[in-house]
Amino acid sequence: METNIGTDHYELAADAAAELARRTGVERHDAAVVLGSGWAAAADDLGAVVADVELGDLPGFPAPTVVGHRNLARSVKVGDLAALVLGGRAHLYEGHAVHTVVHGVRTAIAAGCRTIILTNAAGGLNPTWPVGQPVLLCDQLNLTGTTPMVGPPPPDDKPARFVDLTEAYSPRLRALAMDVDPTLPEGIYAGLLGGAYETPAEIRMLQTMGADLVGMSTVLEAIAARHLGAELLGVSLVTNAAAGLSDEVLDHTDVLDAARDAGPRMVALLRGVLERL
Ligand code: 8IG
Repeated sequence: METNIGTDHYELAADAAAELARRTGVERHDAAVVLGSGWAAAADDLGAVVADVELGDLPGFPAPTVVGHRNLARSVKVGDLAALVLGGRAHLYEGHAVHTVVHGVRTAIAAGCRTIILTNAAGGLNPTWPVGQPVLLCDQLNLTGTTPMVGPPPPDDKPARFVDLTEAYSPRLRALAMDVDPTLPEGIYAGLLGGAYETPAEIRMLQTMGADLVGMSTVLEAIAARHLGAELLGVSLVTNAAAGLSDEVLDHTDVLDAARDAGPRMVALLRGVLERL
């Protein structure tokens, strides 16, 4: 497993944040939204676009390989708030090191963001949730076998060596989201290394473990965000029933279709939360 030990990941994030400020002309951002598969459309209607920056032009960001992810950092004005929309994500299954996977979140926090909103497309384990159902994350299972905590802590020991993940997903932000959309259910997201979807036996295992959603992202970024003290909100869009729970064959195209159809509702939710921060 590649870990980039020896690299100063926090310094790299600070470099990326400085370059982001230079290219956007925005000195400080307040909140960041990381867009999951198919959420790209949500970026377009969130607010007034101030600037777009190719993520590949910022230190530490890799080229994208997943269809449905735009490799863009977009600075958007939502009311008085400077929001940073990250329309590109690195995944472990692409072969990226864990520190590359969380680099966007660390960069956003170095750019000033005190609030991180992680979005994703996920498989649903709750059979009552239809495709297109948005779900607030209330907790997570990190089943990736790794963590962004690996490697030396920053030299000044700030942030600390360990991080408390009780209430990792902010009760305050979840309440704000419920304000915007009172029908939102909450669920526990299981994050796996991925590459393949699960077998039906693995889905039964995850149900036993208490998971409501399953996906290949988010959990590492959530840990990195909490480690750096940001307030965290997570939203999944159920784009398929998990393996064995329906007769459908799991296919990334269906994921993108479901996400596109749910776009307007997701935009309203994200904008509503940002306006209430
Ligand atoms: I969208 O069913 C989406 N992403 N692991 N399993 C996993 N990731 C997913 C799934 C799913 N659906």
